[in-house]
Amino acid sequence: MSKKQEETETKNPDRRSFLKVGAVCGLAGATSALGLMPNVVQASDKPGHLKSHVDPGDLDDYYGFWSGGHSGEVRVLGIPSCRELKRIPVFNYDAAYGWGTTNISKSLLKGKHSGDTHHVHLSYHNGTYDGKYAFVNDKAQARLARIRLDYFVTDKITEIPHCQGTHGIFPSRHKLDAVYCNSEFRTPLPNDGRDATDPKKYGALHTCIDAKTMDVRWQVMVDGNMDLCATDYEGKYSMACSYNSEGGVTLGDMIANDRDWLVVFNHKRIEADVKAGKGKKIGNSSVPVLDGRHGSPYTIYIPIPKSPHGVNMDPTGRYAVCAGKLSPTVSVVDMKKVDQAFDGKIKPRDCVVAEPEVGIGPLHTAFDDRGNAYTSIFIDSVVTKWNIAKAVAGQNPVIEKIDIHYQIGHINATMSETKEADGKWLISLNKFSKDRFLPVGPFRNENEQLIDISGSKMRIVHDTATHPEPHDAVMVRRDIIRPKKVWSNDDPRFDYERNLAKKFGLNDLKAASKVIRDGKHVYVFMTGVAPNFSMSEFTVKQGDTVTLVLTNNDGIEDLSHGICVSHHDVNFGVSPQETASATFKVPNKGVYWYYCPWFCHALHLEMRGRMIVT
Ligand code: K7E
Ligand code: CUA
Repeated sequence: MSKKQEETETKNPDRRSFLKVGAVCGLAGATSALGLMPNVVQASDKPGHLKSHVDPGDLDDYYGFWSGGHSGEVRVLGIPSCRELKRIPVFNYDAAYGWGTTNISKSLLKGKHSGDTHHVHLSYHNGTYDGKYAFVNDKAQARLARIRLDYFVTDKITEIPHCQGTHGIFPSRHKLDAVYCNSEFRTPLPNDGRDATDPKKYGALHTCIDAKTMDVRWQVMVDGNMDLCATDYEGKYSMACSYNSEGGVTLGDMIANDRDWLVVFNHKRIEADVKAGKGKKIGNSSVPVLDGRHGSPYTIYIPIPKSPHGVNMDPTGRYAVCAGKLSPTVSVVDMKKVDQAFDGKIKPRDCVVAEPEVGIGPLHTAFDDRGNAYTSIFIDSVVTKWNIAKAVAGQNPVIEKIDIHYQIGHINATMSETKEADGKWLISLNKFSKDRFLPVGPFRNENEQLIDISGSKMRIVHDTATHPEPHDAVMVRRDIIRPKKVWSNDDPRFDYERNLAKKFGLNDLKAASKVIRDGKHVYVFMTGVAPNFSMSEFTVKQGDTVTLVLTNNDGIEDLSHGICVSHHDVNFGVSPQETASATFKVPNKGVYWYYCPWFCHALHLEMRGRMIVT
């Protein structure tokens, strides 16, 4: 299929092939209504503005990837409609897919069921997204997860040694190479009870994780607490906004100084010394750690006012913009000067080429394709649009401020984190919604506002209530993301189940329908084709451990099954051609019905059987 054809198919999904599925499922009546949906070509609904309403049957122009905050998940939205398309479980328990129940998810979660995702970024090639992976941090338990974007599933979770509050992350932008992670909280290193009462001995680490293997390559110790992270476009540097230059442990101690830093990490120097074996090991971890505190060759500390929070690289790759948080300024750092600062030719502070005032409480910055920046201003509850070239020329760069509702945290624009920034849509992720929606009890939803930035004036086009609490989001052109509709059944994701089946002489999971006893452990291999499981019953003994392996043998798009075993806390899904398994105990005798929880057929409710425990 040519790229053009595939694009057309995405834009005009073939309703008739969907109808065929409907006929197979005996749902022709219901889906023919969908077949009649009009396909409206998007046009502007107001002269000079983008059209934000996506008509029934039409598709969005962008994928939005949203962190889920303390829900521990990642969400996928369509932009500009802001319709929520999917929730991808990452660090959380999710019954719809069985995340936290299936053996593969348990092997990744290692007994944990919560996380706090703040920053989600996609993998890159040559300064733009390659559509392969998404990466997301867990601030709560110092982890980095990777999501495969061919199937939209979490496939790796890496625990980061010696770190707490893993906060800013950013992948390499030149190629699929590494993901850099900042630990925000300083702790004694190693954190084994010694030095607990001596904050002078605390430290925080900047960690490099291999994007392909997800193994930790190295760590660099810094002064201060690190917040957000960015990488340049050439693969030379990563950087961290850093506060607490005071080295304090109480809030008052941490915010005394007028300037903190942007810390820049020199990858060439770090990797050479790691290779030369100069890294020290801490505790029982084998990861090499270098000392990057003041005076080391690995880092420069660029003074930035005051407790800077976000750092964002403009699409030309020339400027890093640091938002002052406790200072009303943003600091523009010229990456060309960073080379000179590392060579000792200029002072680190000379890398700052502009420091305009943009409002009270600046946090994060997004960019369009016309040299403008958009900074989120928390305390003022505004977005400030300003021009980078004007700022560097020493002129007042502020173009416009727009009120948002209320207390904006992150901000991002379509393709803003790439060299293909296109200046169409801006999303404002607001911490409070107050009076914007029907009240739903004391815990309220957040409010996210979509802003059209394509014209000369910013225009808010709608409010979106969200479940708490997305911090950050990226919006990606839809042609970049090419998800599969059906699993390839030889995918390595099913290795555990495949090897288990082979151990018992079953060489094809798609044909595996058998109960095998191995001492007190019973292995049940089952398949499903709508509307039947391959077994309408199986028998085990009280006290057994059961591993239930289910393969979905339907190969039709959107025909998922699953299995829910009554009273055994087992519930997971299998999409077309997928295999998954769960292991559980059967403590009590009796008859327990299992059934398919995914609506798959007119006889879906009849897709069930009995587990008999004798
Ligand atoms: Cu500003 Cu964790 Cu990105 Cu929240 S951080 S807002
Ligand atoms: Cu299979 Cu419902």
